[in-house]
Amino acid sequence: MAATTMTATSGKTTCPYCGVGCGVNLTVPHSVNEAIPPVSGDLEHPANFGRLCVKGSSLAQTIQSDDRLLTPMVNGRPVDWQSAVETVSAKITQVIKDHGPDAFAFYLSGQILTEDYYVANKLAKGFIGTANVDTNSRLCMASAVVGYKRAFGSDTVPCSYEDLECCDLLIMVGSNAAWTHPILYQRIAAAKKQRPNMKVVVIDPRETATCDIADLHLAIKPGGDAAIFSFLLHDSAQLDILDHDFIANHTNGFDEALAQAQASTPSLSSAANFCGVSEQDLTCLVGWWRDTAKTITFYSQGVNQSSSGVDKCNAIINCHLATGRIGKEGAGPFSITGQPNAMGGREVGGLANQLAAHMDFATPDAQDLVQRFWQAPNMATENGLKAVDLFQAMEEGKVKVVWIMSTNPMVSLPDTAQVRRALEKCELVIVSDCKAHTDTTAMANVLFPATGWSEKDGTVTNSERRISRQRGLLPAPGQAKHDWWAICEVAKSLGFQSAFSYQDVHEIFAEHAALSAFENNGKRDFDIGHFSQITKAEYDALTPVQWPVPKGRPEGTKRMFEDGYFFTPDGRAKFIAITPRLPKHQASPEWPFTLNSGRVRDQWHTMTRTGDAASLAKHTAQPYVEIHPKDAKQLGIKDKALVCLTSLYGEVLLKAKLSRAVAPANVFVPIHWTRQFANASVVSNLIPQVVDPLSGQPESKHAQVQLEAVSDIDYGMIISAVPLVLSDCLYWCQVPSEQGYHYEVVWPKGQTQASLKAIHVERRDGLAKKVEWLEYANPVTQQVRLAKLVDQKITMLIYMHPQPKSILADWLISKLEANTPLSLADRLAILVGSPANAEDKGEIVCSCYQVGSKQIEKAVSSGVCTVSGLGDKLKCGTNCGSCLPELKRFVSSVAELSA
Ligand SMILES: Nc1nc2c(c(=O)[nH]1)N[C@H]1C(S)=C(S)[C@@H](COP(=O)(O)OP(=O)(O)OC[C@H]3O[C@@H](n4cnc5c(=O)[nH]c(N)nc54)[C@H](O)[C@@H]3O)O[C@H]1N2
Ligand SMILES: Nc1nc2c(c(=O)[nH]1)N[C@H]1C(S)=C(S)[C@@H](COP(=O)(O)OP(=O)(O)OC[C@H]3O[C@@H](n4cnc5c(=O)[nH]c(N)nc54)[C@H](O)[C@@H]3O)O[C@H]1N2
Ligand code: SF4
Ligand SMILES: [Mo]
Repeated sequence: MAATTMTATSGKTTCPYCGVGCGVNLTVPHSVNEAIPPVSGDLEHPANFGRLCVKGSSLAQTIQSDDRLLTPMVNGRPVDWQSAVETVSAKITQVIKDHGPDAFAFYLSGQILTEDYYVANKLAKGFIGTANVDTNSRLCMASAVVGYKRAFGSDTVPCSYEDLECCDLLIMVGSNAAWTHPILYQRIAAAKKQRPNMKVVVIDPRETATCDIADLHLAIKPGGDAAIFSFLLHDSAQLDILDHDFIANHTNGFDEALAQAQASTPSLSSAANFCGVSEQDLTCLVGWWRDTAKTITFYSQGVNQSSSGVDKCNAIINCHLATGRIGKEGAGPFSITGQPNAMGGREVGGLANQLAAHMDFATPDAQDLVQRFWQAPNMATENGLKAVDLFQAMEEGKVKVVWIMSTNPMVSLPDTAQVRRALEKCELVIVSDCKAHTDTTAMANVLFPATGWSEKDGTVTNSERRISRQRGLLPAPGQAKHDWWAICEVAKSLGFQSAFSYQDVHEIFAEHAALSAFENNGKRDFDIGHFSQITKAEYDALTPVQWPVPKGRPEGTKRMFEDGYFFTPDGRAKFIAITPRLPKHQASPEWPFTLNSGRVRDQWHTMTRTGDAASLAKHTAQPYVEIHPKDAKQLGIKDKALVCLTSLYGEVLLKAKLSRAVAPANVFVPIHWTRQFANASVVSNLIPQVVDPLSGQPESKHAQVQLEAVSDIDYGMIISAVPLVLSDCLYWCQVPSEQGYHYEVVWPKGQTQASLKAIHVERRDGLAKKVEWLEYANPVTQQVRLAKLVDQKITMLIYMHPQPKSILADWLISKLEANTPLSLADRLAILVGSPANAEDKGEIVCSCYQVGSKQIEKAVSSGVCTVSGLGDKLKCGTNCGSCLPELKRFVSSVAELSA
C-alpha cells in the first residue's frame, strides 16, 4: 500500500461542485505548510473559458480542513486499512452466505469519479451478484433519465452549452441557474445581452435570482408544469407549427400523445387554471413558442423532484419532438445535471435499474454481453432497490450491509427519521467520506477515509456530456485512500483478485471505455471506444471531450440526433401520452402551508466543503424559512424571528425571512444546514417519502407543513475561542468564521446570567488561569452582555436580547484572544457589541470583495444607479459575477422607490 506522493506542482483539474463542470487551475505550494494560492479558471476549458463562480473561486479555502477523516475506524476505534477491509469483507461474505447477495447494497454519489463508480458497479452487479447499487442521483436526475429513455430509447442529453447561447427562446423550468449553475447562467446572460431579441422564460413558483434575465416569469402552482407543456403540444397542432415530416419519419405515438394533451388541457384557460398562472402570461409563452424554432427547454429539480417528474420531462420532450426542435443548433430538451459527475454515474450504469454502460436489465442480451466482458461469476439478473426502497428494506431488516460513499443520506433523503431507523437497524454501515463528522458518519460502524477533490484522480462528465479530468495534485492526508482503491481492496478480499487488480486509475477508465464499445456497432449511444487502449500518459494529458467518442471520432460529438436516428429498436423516438398531475400531498386546513426546498448561492449541499470557507457563510449565515409577509403578519411572525415548522414526519426550527418572492401559503427552506451546523434545521425531516412511480425520485420539492412563531424565547449570539456544547439552547447555528466559533442562538426565556456562564466548553480552559467576567445587564431592555476574560484575553462573548438583533460578529471575533490587554474603551465597546465608529456592512452580497447590503444601499442612495457604477465604487460584482442579479435588484428597487 504505497503512500500517495505529490505528482505535480500545478495543473488543470475540474471544479468539484456543479454540473457545469468548469476547468480550474490549481497551484500547489512546494511545502505542505504553505497556504494554497487561490485557484483560477482554466481559459481553455470549453465549459467556462476561464470564468469561475464564487464557490469555484473559493476552492483553495476549502482544501485544508481540521475535520478530515484520516484513518479507517471500526466501531469508533482507529485501525489499519487491512483490518478494516477484512472486517468489511468478512461481514459481506457471511451476509451473502446467510441471506443472499441482495442483503448487501451500495449507496453512492454523483460526486465520486467515473472510475470509482465503475468498480463499485462491477463489484456489485457482476461479482457479489446484486443490483442494489443506488446513488444520491436518484434524488437528483432519476426522472430526467427515465424521461429521456422513454422518449429516445437511451439516456442521451441532446444539446451542448453552445446551443444555449444561440437559441432564440430559452424556457427555464424549475431551475435557479443564477445560483445553481452560475457560469452557464452568465453565458446565457451574456448571449442575451448581445442579442436582446433572445427571450428567456422562467417557470418557478418562486421569484428567484434567475428571473433577473427573464422576459416572462410564470409563478406556477407547485407541481403544475406538465399542464403548460401539455397545452403547448395541443396548441402546436392548432397553430399548425408541427414538423409533420419529422413526426412521420422519426417518431411513434404522436396521435395518442396529442389526443391525451387535448383531453387534459382542452383550452388555454384549463391549462392556466391547472397550473395557477394567468391566461395572459400563458398566451405570451404560447406566442413565443409558436414563433421561435430555436427553442431550448432547460430543466432541473423543479421538474425532476416530483411525484410526476418523469411525465413532466416527457411533456417537455413531446413538444420538442412535435415541432422537430431537437438535433438542431439552438434547440432541444436540455436536462441540466446538478452534481459534478451525475452524468458519469449514469454512464457506468451506477443506478439500481441500470446494468452498465447505458445498458439495462431489459436490454436484450445485455446481461450476457456484460457477463462475458467482465468474466463475471455472479451476474445480477434484475433491477435492484432504488434509494427510498433501499432504506425501507434496510429498516425491514432485508438489507443488512450498506456501503455509503460520498453522500450524506441522513440529511438529503426525505424523512430523515426513517433513514435513522434504517441505519440503526442495518448490521454493518460502512461510510467512505473525507470528513470525520457528518450526520451520516455518526451512524457508521466502519469509516473509510477517502481522498477528496485535488487529491483524487479520474474523470467526470458535465451536463453537456463533456468528459474532463479531475487531477490528484495534492498528496493524500493521513491514511486517506482513493474510493476506487478501497472498493478494489474489498473486492480482492472477497476473493475477486484478478478482476480488481488495477495498478492505476487509467486502467479502469480504459476498461470502462472498452465495455462501452464492446459489441456496440452504433447500437448504443454511449460509446467512448476511442479510449479503450488509453495509456497513462494519454490519460494524464486528456483534454475535455463530449461523448460519444467512438473509435475513429476522437473529436467527440457536440450534438445528438442530428440525423433523426434514436436508440429505440426501430430507431424512432417515442411520444408519451401525459396527464398532468399535481403533487401527491395537497394543502389541508391542518397542513395549510406548502413547503418548497432548494439551494442558496454560496453553499454546496450539506456544507462539508463550503462550510469550511468563512467568506461563503457571509451571504447566508443561517438557515431560514422564506415566508410571504401576509402570512407572517397573520401568524405574528416577525422578520428574523424563530419559527417552528412541523409536518407529519418531523419538526424544524428556522429563522423567518419575510419575502414576496414566495406566494402566500408557500414557504421555501434551503437544504444545506445539517446537525453539524445547526441543532434542528434539516429540512428533509419534514419531507415525506413520496416518489415518482417510474423513476423512484422523491418529491423533495414538496411537503405540507404547519408554521408557528416560537414564543417565550430570548435571542443571542455567542463568540468563543473554543467549540461549545449548547445543550441549553432551544436553537443554535454555528456560522463558519475565520477565527474562533460564532454561534447564533435562541434560549427559552428565563436564562440567568449564572446559567449563561455555565455554557459547556469542550476544551478545558486550563488550570491556574485568571478568569474574569465582564457583565452588563439592562433590566429595561432585558439585554444581557457577558465577556469572559482568561488572563485578560477574551475567550467568550455572550449577548442575549428579547428580539432578534444584528451584532457585528466579525469585529468581535477579531477581538478573540487578542494579545494586547484590553483598554477601557475596548471593554465598553465589546459590551455594546460594536466599536464607536464601526461600519455595519449588512449581509454580504458580493462574496469576492465582501461588500454588504448596507454599503450597496448607501452607494445607491448617494446616486450610483447602475450595476457597473456599483462595481466602480465598491468593486462588487467585478470578479465572479455571481452577485450581479442581486446588485441589479438593489439598483432597480431604489429606482422603483424614486419613481
Ligand atoms: N449553490 C449551489 N449550486 C448547486 C448546488 C448546491 O448545493 N448549491 N447543487 C447542485 C445540484 S446537485 C443540483 S441537482 C442543482 C439543482 O439546481 P436547481 O434545480 O436550479 O436548484 P434548486 O434550488 O434545487 O431548485 C430549482 C427551483 O425549482 C423550483 N421549484 C420548486 N417546485 C417547483 C415546481 O413544481 N415547478 C417548477 N417549475 N419549479 C419548482 C424552486 O423554487 C427552485 O427555485 O444545483 C447544483 N448547483
Ligand atoms: N429536501 C431536499 N432534499 C434534497 C434536495 C432538495 O432539493 N431538497 N436535493 C437532492 C439532490 S439534487 C442532491 S444531489 C442531494 C445531495 O445530498 P448529499 O449527496 O447527501 O450531499 P453532499 O453534501 O454532497 O454529500 C457528499 C458527502 O461526500 C463527502 N465527499 C466529498 N467528496 C468525496 C469523495 O471524493 N469521496 C468520498 N468517499 N466522499 C466524499 C462529503 O464530505 C459529504 O459528506 O440532496 C438531495 N436532497
Ligand atoms: S459554475 Fe461554479 S460551482 Fe459550477 S462548476 Fe463552475 S465554478 Fe464550479
Ligand atoms: Mo443534485
